[in-house]
Amino acid sequence: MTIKPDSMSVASADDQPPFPTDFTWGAATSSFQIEGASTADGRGPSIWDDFCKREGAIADGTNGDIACDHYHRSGDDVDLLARLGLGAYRFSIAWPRVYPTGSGALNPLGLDHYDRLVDALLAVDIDPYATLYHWDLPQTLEDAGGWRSRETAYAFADYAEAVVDRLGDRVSSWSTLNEPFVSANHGYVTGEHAPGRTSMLEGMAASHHLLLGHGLALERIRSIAPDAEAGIVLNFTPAEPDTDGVADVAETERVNDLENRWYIDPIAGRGYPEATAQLEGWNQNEVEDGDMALIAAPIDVLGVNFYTRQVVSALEGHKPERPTPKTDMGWDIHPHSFGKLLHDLQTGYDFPKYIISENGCAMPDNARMPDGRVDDLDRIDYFRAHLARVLDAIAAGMPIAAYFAWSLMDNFEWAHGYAKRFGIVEVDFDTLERRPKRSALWYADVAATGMLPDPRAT
Ligand code: IFM
Repeated sequence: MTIKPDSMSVASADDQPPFPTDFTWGAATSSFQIEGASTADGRGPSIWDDFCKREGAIADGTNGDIACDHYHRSGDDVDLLARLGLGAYRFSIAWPRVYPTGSGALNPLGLDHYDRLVDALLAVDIDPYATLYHWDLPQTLEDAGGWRSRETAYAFADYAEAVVDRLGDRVSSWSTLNEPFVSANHGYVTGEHAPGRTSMLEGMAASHHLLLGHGLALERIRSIAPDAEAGIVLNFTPAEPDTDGVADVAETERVNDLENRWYIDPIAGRGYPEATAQLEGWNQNEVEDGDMALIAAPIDVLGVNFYTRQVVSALEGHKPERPTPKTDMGWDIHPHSFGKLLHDLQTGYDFPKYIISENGCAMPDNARMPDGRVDDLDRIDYFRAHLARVLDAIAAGMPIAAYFAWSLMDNFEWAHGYAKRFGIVEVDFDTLERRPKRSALWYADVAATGMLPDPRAT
């Protein structure tokens, strides 16, 4: 496989082989980031509702109470997807809408929302890609131990069963978890995300219970909707050493184990990275007989989320910076690392199918076109360069079936609040009006033609 050098440039549209005609083009969101309506129809509080109330937890002091008000505007948002000509929509289901206290009494009204959403999508030929857990754990479950507790994995399986029972006749693609690394690490190790706890060993316990929840939920999906495809969505932030020194290389290995191999390896049947588990003092007490086999049950599809790479130094407190273009998150724009990641996945693992379940960037969005829409050429450059790597990987034989732009619309970017804009559609958070950015129009063109046109050439 050819890995292109670090660059934002790709060959002109005429030089690009088109994407396969059956390639699926979509956009992605998640429940807490867009739905709002935080108490509507019996929804219970999630860990993010509580976390947002903590002094200083969210950079701009905001919360998800209204967000994009998608809960009340889902019909319009489906129209928007249809106008963009997208074939798929990846969304997540809010557990606290379905079980307001995490378990116990089911709230059918919460499921009604997703029922309507799925029907609206299917009515305009958009495939629903449903994710069961994108970080909004019911607060009651956190109060009882959250992902530190094995019971949460069992509750997750029951919740999964209720959702698939209701929607499984129409949803043909299911993901159990989105980015369990972020749930466990940011939520239980660094504390930058809900529930805001700070213990490495709690994080490791959480990681195992998340994966156990995945395995248990997968069994339920298989038994209720045997024809649906099912898998998990993992995020990858490949680490490379700052220098060739032994210490930097060893530290990079540790980071890659913790962030990039910790979830995929157990799913692939290889267990947790042993040396790093030991180094961190995790004795794997939480792992019971049969757990690892359950976690390694075959999946149909692996969702890959990619945004950036990281450069690692062993020096305490030293965060190496490279003179690489950056997004508004301060993240390196590094499509080369994406190409390498895809290559490493293809050669190192054996999953039958992949989707790029998230890829995109926050940009400052301060340029406007004459008609007033956001002129985000920088975002188009980002998509174009990363999509070129997808094309390379497909040409090298990697079975990538779909690409989902993150995100359909500007939304609540977790601890950053609303200031970081990832959408291809602009949201005015005062009026909640949506307006496609230039990138949305470009992406619609890509979806229609399977080509990656250079916007500067037209
Ligand atoms: O907004 C998040 C999303 O919820 C999960 N993946 C990364 C995105 C950008 O940070």
